[in-house]
Amino acid sequence: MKGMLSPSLMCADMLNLQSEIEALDNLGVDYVHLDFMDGKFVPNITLDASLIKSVKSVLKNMKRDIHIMAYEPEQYFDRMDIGAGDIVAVHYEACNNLHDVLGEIHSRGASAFVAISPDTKTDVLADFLDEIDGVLVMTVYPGFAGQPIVEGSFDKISAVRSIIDESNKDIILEVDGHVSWDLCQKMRECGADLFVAGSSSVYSRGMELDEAVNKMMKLIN
Ligand code: S6P
Ligand code: MG
Repeated sequence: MKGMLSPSLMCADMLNLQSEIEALDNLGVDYVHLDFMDGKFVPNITLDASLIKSVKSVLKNMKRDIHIMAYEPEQYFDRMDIGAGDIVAVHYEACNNLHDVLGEIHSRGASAFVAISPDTKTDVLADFLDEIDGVLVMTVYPGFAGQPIVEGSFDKISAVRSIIDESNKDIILEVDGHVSWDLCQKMRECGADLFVAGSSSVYSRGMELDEAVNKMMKLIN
């Protein structure tokens, strides 16, 4: 699978979100990463559900990659207008019945990803391999941009890669958190397919967006 990019909108210019989204779309970026937080599962709030819904109306080819850092994520699906083409990642740690939540995502025609926080063991994935389209490995603690990578993240990416390969299923491996210029290639070598790019790469200061996106696409391919 080719390396794919998913720039994180919470790191873009909040006062110009429409033009930021359109610029990514025009550059041929695969996904736009949309972080939703409830202030409880993580101690922060970022993009709201109605904004995530509105993003849909300005997309041409780019798809939504929605990362829900909230308890009982299914309560937000209507408000986000989850549907075909979307990736929806829900946290293993935040769901009472993850099987039901994954089924609900599929019933709306979207791709269902399980996100695992840094302290969650990769063994938990075994029960869900038949029900997921992707795994989102958090390489920072969810909640904030601009954090250092958590120790052990490369081994964790490699471990998830092995689990996916052994399953013989078409499961995408997404990485989120400090996907920096320096570390993204090593993440790729460990088996990541989809890269969330934030303040440590595409939205770092001092580089035009087109130059940054092109640089990142080269590094991950
Ligand atoms: C964090 C969130 C992420 C961040 C991303 C920022 O809770 O899920 O998607 O937006 O990690 O990237 P960086 O390079 O600042 O870590
Ligand atoms: Mg995220």
